[in-house]
Amino acid sequence: MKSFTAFVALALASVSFAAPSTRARRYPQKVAKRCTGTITSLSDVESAQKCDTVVIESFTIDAGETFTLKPADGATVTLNGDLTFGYKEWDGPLMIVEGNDITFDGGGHTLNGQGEQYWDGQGQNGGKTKPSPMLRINHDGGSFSDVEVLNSPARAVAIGGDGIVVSKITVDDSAGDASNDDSDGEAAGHNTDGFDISADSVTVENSVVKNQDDCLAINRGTNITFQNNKCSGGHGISIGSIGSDTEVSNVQITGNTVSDSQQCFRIKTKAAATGSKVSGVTYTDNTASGCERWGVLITQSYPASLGAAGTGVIISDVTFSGTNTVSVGDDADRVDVNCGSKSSCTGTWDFSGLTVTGGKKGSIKNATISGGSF
Ligand SMILES: *[C@@H]1O[C@H](CO)[C@@H](O)[C@H](O)[C@H]1NC(C)=O
Ligand SMILES: CC(=O)N[C@H]1CO[C@H](CO)[C@@H](O)[C@@H]1O
Repeated sequence: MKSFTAFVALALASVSFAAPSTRARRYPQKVAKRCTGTITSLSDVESAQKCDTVVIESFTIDAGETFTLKPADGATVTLNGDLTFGYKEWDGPLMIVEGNDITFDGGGHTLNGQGEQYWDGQGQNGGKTKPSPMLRINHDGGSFSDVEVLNSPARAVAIGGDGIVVSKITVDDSAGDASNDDSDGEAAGHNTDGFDISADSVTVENSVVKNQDDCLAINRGTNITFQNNKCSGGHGISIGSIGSDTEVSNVQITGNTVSDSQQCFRIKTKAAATGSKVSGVTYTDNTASGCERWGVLITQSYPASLGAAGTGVIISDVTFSGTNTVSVGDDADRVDVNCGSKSSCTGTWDFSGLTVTGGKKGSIKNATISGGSF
């Protein structure tokens, strides 16, 4: 516990000291009053968020309302009970946190999205309108920790804040693995992404995701670390899908465990995308098992998994270092790389830290890879 605490403190220090100096301020300065503001309903938010300490007691958020919290700079926010979000078909989000250098400590309490009332196997492709994401972490600087995000109607946690550490979050949508009366025999939960990241200098660590879509999807950003997390039941750890004019760079995927997922590690770029770049993605010391269709899939043909690949997203410096051990199901491909050309998947990718067993050999198209056993 001691070394864990020291480690988190170190990570916090390096992220929150390095980041603010380089980023433009999105939120105006808001000087905190020295007081404790207590929130027991949405009508308390306006006055409570002027204080340097904000305490949220257990309550139910009215259906169709977003719980928007914009605390003063440097404020500490603590959850002192569970929050439940009323059921209504609408776009959401259900909760959003904004501001500068906010410390949000959930104290292990639960945010309950009541997804079971929305799930119909269709996610955001049809059926009921589902509020999404459930939680938007948008503050710049500081941290967000120790919360259970239970039964998200669709996407669970979207991170849009720069320079933050997100830790000890459990996204539990495992109840959506079962079918229900509306889901036609399919898993009722759908499009239940665990973490979507569109931000710079973000660390997500020591968290758990049980869901039916990507555990992590990095859509945009630089200096992103995803470490010591556990993913199960969904679509694994993903970069993308990357569209046009987007950049993802310097991503560290370290010490994670992925199990029982459609694919375990994936980079997906849209076939039609132009003007984009994915560079510097390093996988270190991850473990995966029960990868049902792919151990590793890197493809430039999204939405097709292995279709006609585009060349408008330049992928470079993909590395497996340390020891990444992946075991795949009987019907799975161990590794497929599907690039449009060697100028869109550039350089030599060092896969020497990757061992994949089980299933069938995949194919490497238009990419140069050294090392590894797969
Ligand atoms: C990303 O990290 C590099 C190296 O530490 C640093 O120079 C750069 O400013 C960072 N970028 C952002 C947007 O924080
Ligand atoms: C531009 C290029 O190198 N294209 C090649 C991509 O891979 C396919 C299948 O291996 C080849 O047929 C193309 O020539």
